[in-house]
Amino acid sequence: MVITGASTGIGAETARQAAEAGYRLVLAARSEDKLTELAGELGGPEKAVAVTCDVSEWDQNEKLAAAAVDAFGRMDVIFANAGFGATRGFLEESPEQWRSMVLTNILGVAYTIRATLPHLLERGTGHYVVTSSVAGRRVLPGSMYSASKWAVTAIGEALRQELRQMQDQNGIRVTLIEPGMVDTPFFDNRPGPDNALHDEDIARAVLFALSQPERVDINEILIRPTSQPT
Ligand code: NJP
Repeated sequence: MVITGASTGIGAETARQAAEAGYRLVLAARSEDKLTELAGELGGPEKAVAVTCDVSEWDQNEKLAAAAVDAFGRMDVIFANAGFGATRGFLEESPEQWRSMVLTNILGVAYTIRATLPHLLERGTGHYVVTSSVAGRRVLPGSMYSASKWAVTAIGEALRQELRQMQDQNGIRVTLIEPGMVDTPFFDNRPGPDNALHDEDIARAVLFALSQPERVDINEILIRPTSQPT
């Protein structure tokens, strides 16, 4: 299982639960130190390898896919999860910050899919799990982040439809994960565990989708904290 954005938060916790479930993991993000520490925690090179990868760079996605096949011989699950946010407001943040967010959140997801898809098509089986957001299902005022996650939702559904148009490709599943507020390093000012979902709540949803019989394709999972109204 390849996970982008695996160094912290949802990606790291999903790696832990997936390791428990018996998956061997390829952990990708930009922070080499955190990835290496997590790979060690999960059992070392036999169980988990760390690959430094900025998903907004095409060649780094290609290297990630090659490293995964090199380490474990095949890829079964691709969790395209890397992403970050921005302060709401069309006059907030800097143009450069928007550029970086759009390149990571949108193009990064598309690049990760593009770099891994030939392998999954060749094998005729596999599962894409893609992290969008509640903000990818409804519009938030002044939110370029929300706009980027609408694009991610569209990428997931576009991929699913393309796969279903291929007569000989009925084995590859696509799941969009759409979290509400989760207490992770995503936030500079974290909401705290009492006011938001925990990373383990999202990880459980990912494992739920993965553990279904092959005939079942869970297309979307929208998860809000019980207290979140919209
Ligand atoms: O946040 P965080 P989450 N290339 O900051 C990595 C979405 N989401 O777990 O590269 C490669 O702990 C970064 O690692 P590093 C959110 O939009 C969240 O909450 O080392 N990796 C880290 O591992 C995102 O898509 C909430 O800095 C890059 C990871 O991404 C996903 O959930 C709500 C990268 C971010 O982990 C995971 O976020 C929601 C790059 N260019 C959706 N840039 C929420 N927390 O409330 C960043 O609806 N990363």
